Amino acid sequence: YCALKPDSLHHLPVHPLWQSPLTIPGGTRQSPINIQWRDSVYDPFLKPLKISYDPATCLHIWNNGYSFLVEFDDSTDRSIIDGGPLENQYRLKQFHFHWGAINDWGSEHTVDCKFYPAELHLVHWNAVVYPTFEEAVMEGDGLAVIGVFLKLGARHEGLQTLVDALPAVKHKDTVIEFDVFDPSCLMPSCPDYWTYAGSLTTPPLTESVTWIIKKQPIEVDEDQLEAFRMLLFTSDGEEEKRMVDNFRPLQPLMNRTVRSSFQ
Ligand code: SG5
Ligand code: ZN
Repeated sequence: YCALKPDSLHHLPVHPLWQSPLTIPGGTRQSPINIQWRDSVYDPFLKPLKISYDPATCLHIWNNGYSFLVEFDDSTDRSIIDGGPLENQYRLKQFHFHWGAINDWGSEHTVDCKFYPAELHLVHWNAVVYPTFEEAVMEGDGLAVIGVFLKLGARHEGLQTLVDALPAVKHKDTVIEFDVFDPSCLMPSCPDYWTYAGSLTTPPLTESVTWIIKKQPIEVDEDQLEAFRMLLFTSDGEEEKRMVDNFRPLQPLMNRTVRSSFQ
């Protein structure tokens, strides 16, 4: 298994969200996991992932006290993904990030036990089969989440639009309008991905997610990560707690195979 350095363990999430159970009794497909590159199995039948987002479906940015969410109008099929491991199309609901207090950790998934400083999650639901997001959350094929690792490097111009808006949602429970944003600008150019059957990484931790983890990270700079770390877990008037280390610890792979779209 993979361990964070012992002197860093006190950074693991201690957050009101996790006052509910830390695990699901009898869970067999929990997330996140370590992706052991040499144990992943190339699947030549995996199709390329097709992404088709309409920037006008973007609605607002919301600090929900655990991350910041960029939410989309999911009442129609205007922002969807299909292909990849998916049997039908899935609608974009929101995206959010997980990150660390420092650059040594912060991602939820790891590759060969390597943590990245942050990870982007684009959350989609199966509106072909289920009438609402809430129902899809409860079903094995209900959700598809694209995971993208963030690594330290050059400033990301697409992300900067978002970073510039963050001071306005510094406190928990603040929302601002954020219309017109195309999250495909946050997608790495390389089409390669890993995929496996898993769960939400926050309560309710339901085992409803087809994970699609992009192999290539995107580059962001130190200032952009620092802007994430200026956000607060706390509401206006409370003693300020920085929003950092909002990731779930690694979960056992159990009886699962991670497939790769590439050789
Ligand atoms: C679900 O999981 C949650 C999100 C949560 C992600 O999409 O939604 C529900 O449980 C509603 C039924 O929570 C919210 O949207 C707040 C209501 O996202 C977060 O909490 C932000 C980190 C977690 O998804 S993930 O597995 O991709 N990390
Ligand atoms: Zn997430």
